[in-house]
Amino acid sequence: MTPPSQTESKLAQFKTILEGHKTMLVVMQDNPDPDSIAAAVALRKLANTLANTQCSIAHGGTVGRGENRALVRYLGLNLRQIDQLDMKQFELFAIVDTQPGTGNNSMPVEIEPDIVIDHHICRKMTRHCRFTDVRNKYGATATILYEYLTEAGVQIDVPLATALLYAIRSDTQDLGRDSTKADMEAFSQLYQLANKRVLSEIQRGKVSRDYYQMMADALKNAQVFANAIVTNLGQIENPDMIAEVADILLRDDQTNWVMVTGYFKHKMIVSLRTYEENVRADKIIHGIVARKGTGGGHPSYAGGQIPLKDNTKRTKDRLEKTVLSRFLKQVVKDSVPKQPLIQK
Ligand SMILES: [Mn+2]
Repeated sequence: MTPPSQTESKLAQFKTILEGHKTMLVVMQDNPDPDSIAAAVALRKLANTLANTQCSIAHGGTVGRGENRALVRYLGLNLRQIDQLDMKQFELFAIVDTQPGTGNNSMPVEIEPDIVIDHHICRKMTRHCRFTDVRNKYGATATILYEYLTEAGVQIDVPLATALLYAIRSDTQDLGRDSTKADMEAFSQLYQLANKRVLSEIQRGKVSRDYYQMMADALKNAQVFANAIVTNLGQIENPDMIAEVADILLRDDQTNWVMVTGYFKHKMIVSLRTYEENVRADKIIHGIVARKGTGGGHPSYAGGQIPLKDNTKRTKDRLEKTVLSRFLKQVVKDSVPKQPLIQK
């Protein structure tokens, strides 16, 4: 765990970067999850309070999951599509819950962000940036931002506390997955400030009718290989569905590995989940996307994306075969026959 003094010195450094700058663009993951959203909102609040810096929050993809859309509505956010913004209007650039070159954000390659705050493994490109705070032991980027806000004495209002609490809950699955003492501390402080009724409404938010069709297809296509379940969602409108299906399948009591794939905007998206203690999903994902795409994540959950050469069935079939065999080679040691998860 990072001692509080680190946050203290980082905060001082952060202030110097902001000084005299009126505008900042905060970039999130393309398909932002609650942690991305909460971290961006917290960073905006911090920059605004400390230096009167005005922030816009942007991303590349869509906010797909019903819960995440409900969170954005509750916070009253006006999220911007990054390709529709003129980069010249911003003096500073920040990126949260992701890093330059990871493949899951749309920060233009020619822009080196001034500020990187994240909890994934620190990447080479990140080390060049002026300000970086990457704590890969932390369960959520929201926890890091919570420490900054507290250290700076910034008052955390109810919506922000609710968003930060939701971020920690969802990234750590209620502190059960890849979390540390720092996350627990933030969790318990935020719990007192957050609106629990709104939080529960967000979590049980409405979904569109397609959700059930996608869920049905995901289950029908699911195959079991010993201790692993694999499924493909095909072409999807909502990329968050991939992670959602992966979480649901990992609940199967005979499974400790899940891989879900699907296609969104000329890319194959891959989501990995595991219950195994001594294996790292973020390492396995690198083996799966090697030389074809990018990936990253945490010990028990990870994701990747592979750009498609073309949209033909042949290309997709080949890629699916490669991805499946790379996955099985790493997690299911012996070759096993596949079985459908459910009867059709
Ligand atoms: Mn996160």
